[in-house]
Amino acid sequence: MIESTFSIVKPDAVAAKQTGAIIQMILDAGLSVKAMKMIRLTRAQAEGFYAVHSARPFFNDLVTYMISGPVVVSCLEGENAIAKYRDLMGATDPAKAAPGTIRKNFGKSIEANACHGSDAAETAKVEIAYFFSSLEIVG
Ligand code: IDP
Ligand code: MG
Repeated sequence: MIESTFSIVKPDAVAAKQTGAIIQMILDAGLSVKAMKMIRLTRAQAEGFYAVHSARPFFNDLVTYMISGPVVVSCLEGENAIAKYRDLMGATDPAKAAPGTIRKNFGKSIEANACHGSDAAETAKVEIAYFFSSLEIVG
């Protein structure tokens, strides 16, 4: 099934000049980029994006980290794109991520873990719409 998913190259990876390498891993995994832009999130935008985690103890730190520098957001498409990109990212904690994954290669900590990917079809839809209008997505 062809799916869409949402990706963020997080501030640690953008600052470390790892954006290009991460996008290349995404393309090499057979996913295609349907939309992409670099933005700097406001606190309110980051809080809205991570609202599901607002009760977690790490929420404030996470939001502060996500607004610490620019991020590269993208809409990806491909066969089983959601699970495929989650597999390519690896475990949330880079120390536990499998070899060859983005987080193993580039993650710095459980917080500064290089990338975000949607976890389900419903969240992918909401997350894509949070950052992109339909006019910005290549048909
Ligand atoms: P995911 O990004 O692998 O889906 P989530 O549990 O949805 O992981 O957490 C969202 C983000 O919050 C993570 O990617 C990471 O940046 C941060 N995070 C998750 N757990 C922790 C933690 O225990 N301490 C600090 N930050 C965390
Ligand atoms: Mg998540």
